[in-house]
Amino acid sequence: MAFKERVFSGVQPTGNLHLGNYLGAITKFVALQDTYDCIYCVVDLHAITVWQDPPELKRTIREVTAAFIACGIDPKKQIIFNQSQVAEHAELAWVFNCVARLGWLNRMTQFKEKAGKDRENVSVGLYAYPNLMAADILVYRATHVPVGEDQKQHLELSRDIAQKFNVDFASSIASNGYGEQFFPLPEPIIQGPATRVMSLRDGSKKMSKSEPSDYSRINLTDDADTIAQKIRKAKTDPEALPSEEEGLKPRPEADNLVGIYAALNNTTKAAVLSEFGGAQFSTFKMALVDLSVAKLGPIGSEMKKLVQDPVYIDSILADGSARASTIAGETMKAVKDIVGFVRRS
Ligand code: AQP
Repeated sequence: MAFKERVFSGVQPTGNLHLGNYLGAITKFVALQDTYDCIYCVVDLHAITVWQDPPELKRTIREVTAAFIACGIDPKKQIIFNQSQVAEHAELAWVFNCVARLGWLNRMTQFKEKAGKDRENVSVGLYAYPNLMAADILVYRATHVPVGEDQKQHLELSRDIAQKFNVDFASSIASNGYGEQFFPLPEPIIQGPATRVMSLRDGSKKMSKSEPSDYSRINLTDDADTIAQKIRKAKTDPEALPSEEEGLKPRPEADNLVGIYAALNNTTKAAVLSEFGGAQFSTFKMALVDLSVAKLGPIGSEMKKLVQDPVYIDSILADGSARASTIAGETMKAVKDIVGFVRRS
């Protein structure tokens, strides 16, 4: 069955947005809006799977919204909203809690990494997080989901949930007039040279908001001096840059910086190496500083300007939520019919 093509993705308001979020996700969000109807969500329900300070959470929800707009997403053409304003996300997540199998969730590596040795003390929400993510996507029956590499496994789980729902309820889907399949199997969009941006301090760890050292990441709101300092201090090795991509394989820090340069310059790692192969890191880092400041500087300034006007930001979220609710409400009505609930007509 052909589904209307629609893009959905989300970003958690859990701290400073960084270059990994920007290159792995937000630049894709911007590019896709020319071709698709897009829904971009500040996933605040996901954020509270770990403790969030309430006033700080409000601030960060508005900051992520500002980042979406500052990076170039058009809130009039596309939908920008925060998850907690559309109750259907949580409602469908409950249905999916009853569709997904415990064994599937037990395989999720992100839960294992985040829970670590303290498993007994983490929230139930952290464990069930991928079911809510499936609901986020499928409540809009979205077909394409731009994400960084780290979300690939969760996306596969969303496909498994959609598939199991379609199979388990096949006869009810048909008898209620919804054809053969109710949910599409959403496709991940994970492309380009920076699908997994690594920490500037350790090429084996992903750049992350929750990493204690601020020197591990470039934040979208960092000023030019801070960006320059972080890139100058980024871990590298003593060798010159290789001329071929093959030469980056055993050198994770070099690979990371070349990937960042390529993604910021909208080119490939091979093209970067044809320009900088044989150069010392001191030269390459200077070029990377200039490029990063040129690309991120205007975004950071625009974000800072936008967050000064919370009334405007809140109006974008209210408008987006109203439009999102219309689509999500229709899906949830159908899901209730399919599952066999009695609902108000
Ligand atoms: N390092 C990264 N490289 C490429 N893409 C990344 N993303 C995150 N880190 C990288 C992508 O950004 C989108 C939004 O991420 P998120 O805010 O929902 O959550 P996250 O993946 O948990 O981000 P962090 O920074 O790593 O947060 P913490 O430290 O809280 O875990 C997603 O599409 C993600 O793939």
